[in-house]
Amino acid sequence: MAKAKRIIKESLKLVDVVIEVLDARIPASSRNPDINETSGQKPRLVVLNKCGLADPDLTMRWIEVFIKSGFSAIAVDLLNGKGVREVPVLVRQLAAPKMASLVSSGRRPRAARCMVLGIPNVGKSFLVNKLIGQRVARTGYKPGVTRGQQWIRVADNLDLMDTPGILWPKLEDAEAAFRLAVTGAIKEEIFNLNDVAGRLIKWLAENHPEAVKNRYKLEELPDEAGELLKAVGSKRGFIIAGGAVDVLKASRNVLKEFREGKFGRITMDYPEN
Ligand SMILES: Nc1nc2c(ncn2[C@@H]2O[C@H](COP(=O)(O)OP(=O)(O)OP(=O)(O)O)[C@@H](O)[C@H]2O)c(=O)[nH]1
Ligand SMILES: [Mg+2]
Repeated sequence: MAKAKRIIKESLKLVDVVIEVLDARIPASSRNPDINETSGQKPRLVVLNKCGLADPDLTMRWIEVFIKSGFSAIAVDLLNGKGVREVPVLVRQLAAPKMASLVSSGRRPRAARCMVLGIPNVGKSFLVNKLIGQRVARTGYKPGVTRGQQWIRVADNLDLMDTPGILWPKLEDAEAAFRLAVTGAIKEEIFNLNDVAGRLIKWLAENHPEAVKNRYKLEELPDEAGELLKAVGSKRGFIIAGGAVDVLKASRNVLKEFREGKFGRITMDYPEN
């Protein structure tokens, strides 16, 4: 972690603008806890990705929050390309004062330089690929596939570091860790599937009861997480030998369907007012 931090700090010295990618469903939980310290005073564009899965009203409120904090912010959906064309425009705007000061201090004009930062699985590689316009960087479903680095011209007067910086997620905060597990930022091997799915279905039952009732054709929602999972498994016909409900299968189903947006467009983090 200390080494990763040092490498990113070195890379940051080379750039004019930081693009911080967050998951629009969890804009607070998907922030790296040290991002402000790490990227210092660099102008920053906050990109709320996967906005097609998030609640549009809450996404707008989050954008206002980031703008009030002094950043530029935009919602994008990299799967369908929504918002991607705005990104170079906003980055160049953020870099403009620096470029002007270079020129006014007698130096030659150069392209603005930016890099993409974010925790695993938020869509950094997808964003880099979209900006480059071809599949140079590798992308994949599992967190942690990016390595190696060079500059690529992605728009007039704008260079992008081809390798995004992977930052560590907010694991010491149990609630954030739970939300990161739900959205796929934490590897499945390191969390207990039944626990995470149980907490998720309980959270959904409390915050979006109609969505859960409709999805699983349930008239009543039990209070307890384990009972909720059993009700889901029973409705879906996930039964093991002997007639008991296959809770693990129900857990997988709840997580999968949430990640696919089957409960609707849901944002788990609410901005503070
Ligand atoms: N639904 C949805 N999925 C997306 C979107 N953007 C990216 N993804 C998915 O998110 C997953 C992770 O994307 P990557 O670009 O590999 O994420 P990354 O931040 O580079 O992840 P690491 O390399 O592990 O740090 C992929 O499975 C994508 O399909 C989006 O806008 N909507
Ligand atoms: Mg990547």
